[in-house]
Amino acid sequence: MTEGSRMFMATVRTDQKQRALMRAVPESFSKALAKYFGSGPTDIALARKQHAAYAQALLDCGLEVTILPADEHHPDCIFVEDQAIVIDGHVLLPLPGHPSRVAEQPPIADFLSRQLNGFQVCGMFGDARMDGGDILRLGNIFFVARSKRTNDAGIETLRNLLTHLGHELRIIDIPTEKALHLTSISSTPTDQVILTAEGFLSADDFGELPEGSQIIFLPEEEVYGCNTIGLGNGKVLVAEGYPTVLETVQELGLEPIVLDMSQIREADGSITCCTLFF
Ligand code: CIR
Repeated sequence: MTEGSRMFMATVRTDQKQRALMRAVPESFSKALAKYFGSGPTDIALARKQHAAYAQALLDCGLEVTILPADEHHPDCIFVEDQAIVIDGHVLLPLPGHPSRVAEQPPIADFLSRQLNGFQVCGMFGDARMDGGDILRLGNIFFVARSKRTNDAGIETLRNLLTHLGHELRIIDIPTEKALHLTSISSTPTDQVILTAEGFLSADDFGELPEGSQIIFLPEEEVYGCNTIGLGNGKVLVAEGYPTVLETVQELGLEPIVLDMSQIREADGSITCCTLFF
């Protein structure tokens, strides 16, 4: 094996990313829910420009990108990550944890069911609630947050699916006074690395990791930057303005693609929130 192919082996992901679903920014985006990172977007034209640059970055990396039309009645509609969970040929359609976001889901569900002939779709019922942003995958381990948006009944629905697929589920209680979702404070740029920030979770919260895996804690003030997308080809999308995150990604031998996320951050959205990979 050559040096180059060894590097490639190390970065190919279990959840290899080839097709991306996004949703356009509505004029009503200024009314998006905002409580953690931001206080509401103020410049819709800039938000659209940032969203377009993000989509272009995915296209430049060879992904097929579909952008569904915006829904003016749902200011948070760009955050498609929360509306479906795609795992190994199965789609779980969660009941979103905030009532204002429930009706964002049908066009996403329709699109996925048209695209994914043969995919099995599971629903969520009763009191169960979950936002896709509460799920973090590290290889075959799935971490799920108990959060303001995801409850125990929602987690049990996910557990049923993961048990069927032979994956492991670990539950993490996130500090809901300072974090919306698990992915607001962590990400897995590769199948062996968890990036998170000091002051939110401890290594014990994640439990014992497989050999060769590691958790990297970055400064608390760079928590927003800890949300990255590892595309599986060595390239990683990172938000602009987080120097320690950038340096860490480079030290891991990965190639960062830096995106200005300032207006999306104002709506508490991180990089992963804007895309569903399927
Ligand atoms: C919300 O509060 O639901 C949106 N303003 C932000 C959603 C961000 N999504 C994510 O972290 N997965």
